[in-house]
Amino acid sequence: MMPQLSISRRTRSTPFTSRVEAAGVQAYTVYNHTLLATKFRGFEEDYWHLCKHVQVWDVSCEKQVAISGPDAYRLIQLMTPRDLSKARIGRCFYVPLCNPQGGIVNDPIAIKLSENDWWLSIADTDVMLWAQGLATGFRLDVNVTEPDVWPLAVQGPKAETLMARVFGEDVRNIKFFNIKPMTYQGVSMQVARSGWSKQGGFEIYVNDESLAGPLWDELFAQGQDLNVGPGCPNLIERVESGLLSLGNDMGYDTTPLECGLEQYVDLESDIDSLSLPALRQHTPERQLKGLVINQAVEIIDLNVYVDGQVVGQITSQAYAPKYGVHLAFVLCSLAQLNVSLTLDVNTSQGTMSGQITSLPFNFNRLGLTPTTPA
Ligand code: THG
Repeated sequence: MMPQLSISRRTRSTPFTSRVEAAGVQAYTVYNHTLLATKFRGFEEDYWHLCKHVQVWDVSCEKQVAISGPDAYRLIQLMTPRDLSKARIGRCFYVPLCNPQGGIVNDPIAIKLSENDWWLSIADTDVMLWAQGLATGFRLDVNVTEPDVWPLAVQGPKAETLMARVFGEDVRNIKFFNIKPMTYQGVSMQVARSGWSKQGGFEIYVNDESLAGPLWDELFAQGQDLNVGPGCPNLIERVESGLLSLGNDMGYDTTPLECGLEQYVDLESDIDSLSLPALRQHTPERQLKGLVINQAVEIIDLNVYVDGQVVGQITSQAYAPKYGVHLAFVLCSLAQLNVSLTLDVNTSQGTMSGQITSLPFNFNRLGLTPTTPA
């Protein structure tokens, strides 16, 4: 029998959990101490549905760390090597948070709500504790809290149509990674064009527990003809899209320069950031790359090899049904990457070779054409 997850008060449920269970969730993970669905009808079925229709995702586990006060910007800038000094209100920024050694503490979306009010929409580590520690140590004039906010994502090609029905035509004007207060049943809540898929969509930062159920129900009622369904961050889609997962593809022991996040590190900037001195000195010895194996395989060992020697590890992987190939992210020795075009993996059918490629995957350049399901 598959092991089961014992759920208690320590594992937070969300105002949407009753709806998620009624919708037939098949598997959960725990993320920021909170339930996160990983599968409804099956990874592949969920994947195709996400690519064709619209899904509603309970991503309440993306907790908001709210940083308010005159030193809010100063604290956030200490945590990230990305220059936020010119950030405009109403914008979202994907930012690595790094420790003084350059290791990745988290990779949230930083949201500037007003001059002195920011949210960090965090991945799976306890950012609030670190932020509070820094605020105390640096004697900053800020308040750091985890407010009652439960993000609900609406993702997929029909997301905009559905959102316009529920929130009004004005949602269409929200640009990618912009955020705007919208009204639902007279309550103002932030809505951003963002989400952990590349199929397009929005995230609603629900701030009133009593509206969670009604909002979920209304999205399903208004989306019937759009084939709306329950969903969750999908392993296949996010690997295919090159979206990195904290704790899987990166963490304290990797730097943003090793993980392909260098565009979010401003090495030349004169900002006051804890990690920049170390990152300026840092010469990566490993690099996160894509690997493409030209068939469906069952990988039985996460090491990757050249001439029988271990040169790196697979950090995430999935079979991509749209392209008929097995995709993986590998954290691999840079010295090896400079001389090799392929890596070997151990599969249940023996050793197989995969092609090393850049991230995000460029399927066109790889000569792969997408298929649609029967
Ligand atoms: N939405 C919200 N909070 C989150 C996530 C989210 N917190 C946890 C986790 N996801 C944070 N990680 C990411 C990683 C990638 C992106 C968003 C959050 C992302 N990246 C785009 C890309 O890579 O193309 C855009 C980056 C950019 O242009 O700046 O969207 O999903 N609320």
